[in-house]
Amino acid sequence: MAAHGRAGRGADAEGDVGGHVGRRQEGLTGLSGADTICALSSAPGPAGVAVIRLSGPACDAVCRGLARDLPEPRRAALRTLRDRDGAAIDRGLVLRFPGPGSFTGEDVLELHVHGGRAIVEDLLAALGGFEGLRMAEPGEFTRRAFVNGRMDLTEAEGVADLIAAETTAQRRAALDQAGGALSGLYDGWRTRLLRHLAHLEAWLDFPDEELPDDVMAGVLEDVAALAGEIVAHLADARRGERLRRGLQVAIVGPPNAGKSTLLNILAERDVAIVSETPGTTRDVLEVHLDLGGWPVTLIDTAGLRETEDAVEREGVRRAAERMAAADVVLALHPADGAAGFSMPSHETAAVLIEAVSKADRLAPDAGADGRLRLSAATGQGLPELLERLTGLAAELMASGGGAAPTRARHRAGLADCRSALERAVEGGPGRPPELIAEDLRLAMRALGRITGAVDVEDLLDVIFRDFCIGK
Ligand SMILES: Nc1nc2c(ncn2[C@@H]2O[C@H](COP(=O)(O)OP(=O)(O)OP(=O)(O)O)[C@@H](O)[C@H]2O)c(=O)[nH]1
Ligand SMILES: [Mg+2]
Repeated sequence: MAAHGRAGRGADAEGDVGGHVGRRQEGLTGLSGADTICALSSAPGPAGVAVIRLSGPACDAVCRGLARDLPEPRRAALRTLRDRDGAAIDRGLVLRFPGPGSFTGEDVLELHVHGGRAIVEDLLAALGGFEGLRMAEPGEFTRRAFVNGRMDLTEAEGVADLIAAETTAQRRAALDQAGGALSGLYDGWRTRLLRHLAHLEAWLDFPDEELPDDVMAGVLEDVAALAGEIVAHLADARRGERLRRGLQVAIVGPPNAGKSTLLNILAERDVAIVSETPGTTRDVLEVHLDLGGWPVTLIDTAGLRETEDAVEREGVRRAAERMAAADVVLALHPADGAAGFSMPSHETAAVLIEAVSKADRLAPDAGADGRLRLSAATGQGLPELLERLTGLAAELMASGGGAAPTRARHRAGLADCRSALERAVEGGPGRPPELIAEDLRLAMRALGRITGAVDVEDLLDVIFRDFCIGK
């Protein structure tokens, strides 16, 4: 269990000037309530070990009831766990993490038992007999950690990404975000704005005194610099979002070009139906690859052609749609196909890789117009293709050092913040300080929405819905 060392983040600096302290806490504590939640936190068995986790005020009562004992906090204790009638369910480790220094900020109890289905089922049934206990909703443990000030929203999202990470690069980025890489940046920006705002408000409190021009000019200079930093932070070509989702590589070409065969070979499994009948693939098929630690999604599509068949036409429409949204388009021109298939024009920023497929059918002296020669039959060109894709993945997803926004909502918040900052500096130091102060307040609020410091009640259901149960 990740122990997040920070506590008490709920007291928000913005409250000094914006009056948000208290509101956030009041608005959100109802979600935590007095319920104690429990869930199987490990994957469903059978498995070597299963972990059942509880959070809430009933943890100690449950521990006494099941283990007939209350072991020392943070120390694994081997105990026999018993049902209400005293019959043993299993022997396992009991671990207590008293709040507030726990993952959720509440009392937490973990039961590590043998990962057999009947054990888990009987243990959960026994838990159902305790007063005030209920099964957890998806993401509810992490949600409580957020509500209790143990982590901010971007860190909670990092936890979700960490669990979803399929490749090393995704894991690293998620670990950074869960560890506060984004919150550190955004909190730093907010604190900077807060200082300026406090400065302005101090003058506003004494309307008889003129605000010296150089004070205002100094504030506006830094606000303009901050707007520039946000612009640079946003100009990352959506690397963070791409890394979460995986590099989208659409394989396109005329019917029978060997698209599905290529997909199967690269996936090393029989994912797609292959046949010599043109128009075999109609739906869009996806496989997830790990290329050197980078997540790559290969997309097989219907062969592009004019057709009377309504189902195939829908397949062609979907192919065009995926091609338009792809990061990389791999266009196959079959060596044995009708000459002159040309890629339909499409408006995307995607990188285009043109290849001759079925290169084993090329006449020995035939040229390939500089296209990559691929053959699923002989394996020709496949290492080069994988190398190209790995290189592109690194190029399009590696962060230039700093943390990158990973969600559309981060981008929206940053864009709002940037607009408010630009408004603040536009009129120059002569503009009424009240208006400038209001713009700074709006900019801070936009950042606060990203980290969850303000106005997030409506966001929480959406964010935590995507978590798994038990986290
Ligand atoms: N000689 C040779 N034949 C191939 C190669 N790749 C695929 N084929 C054959 O070409 C035919 C069509 O292959 P598919 O992979 O189904 O082609 P597709 O592009 O997915 O076709 P649609 O789904 O109809 O658009 C099959 O009979 C394959 O065995 C190759 O590299 N060399
Ligand atoms: Mg196919």
